[in-house]
Amino acid sequence: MNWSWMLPPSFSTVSGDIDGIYMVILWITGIIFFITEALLFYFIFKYRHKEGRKAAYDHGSTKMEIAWTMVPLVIVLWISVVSKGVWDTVKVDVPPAGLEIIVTGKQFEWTVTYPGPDGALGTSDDFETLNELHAPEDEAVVITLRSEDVLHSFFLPEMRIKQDAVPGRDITVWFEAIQPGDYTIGCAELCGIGHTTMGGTLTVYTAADFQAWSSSQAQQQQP
Ligand SMILES: [Cu+2]
Repeated sequence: MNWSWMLPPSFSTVSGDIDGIYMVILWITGIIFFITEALLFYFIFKYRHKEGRKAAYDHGSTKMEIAWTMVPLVIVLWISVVSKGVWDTVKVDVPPAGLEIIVTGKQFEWTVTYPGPDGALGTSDDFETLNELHAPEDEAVVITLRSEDVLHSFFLPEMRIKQDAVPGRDITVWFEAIQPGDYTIGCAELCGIGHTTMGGTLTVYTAADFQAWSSSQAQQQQP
């Protein structure tokens, strides 16, 4: 079956885990959706208007109410327990960085700041790209995410990364790509009139190609 309308193919180290949770939640909510819609239409049909039939009023069932509160509660708690490991991997336990960069969102573009030849951010040899993120494969790219104006959401669908950029806060987000190629950058938060144009390209290179790209950029952008 062709599932391409759901999620694009994934090229990050966390893909399998993220997609696994996604599918589990989709199955649970999908099944519940069809059951509740079927019941809804059944009762709409069963209790439709009939000449001479009067509505009866009653309190309902306390037992049923407890049941339909407890069952979703247990399901939601179960999801949070089984997905905790993946959450920690993606959001909490940031691995040692192969490349450290800063991504800054503003209406309506993404600026990426690289450390330059000295390998340290915040020094005079830093260089920038606009709406392009260049990264090596098989290395953890650790991003400090910022926003200059409003809420944006930094979205790398093929890396399964989606993180809000909040004005005044530095938020760490990371990914490790497993294959060179061109991928999508988007903004996943309605951030103003140009929101839909706020995108770009993530280019993943082999380690050697990334080194070559990085040194040529550093040279070109020399202050
Ligand atoms: Cu935006």
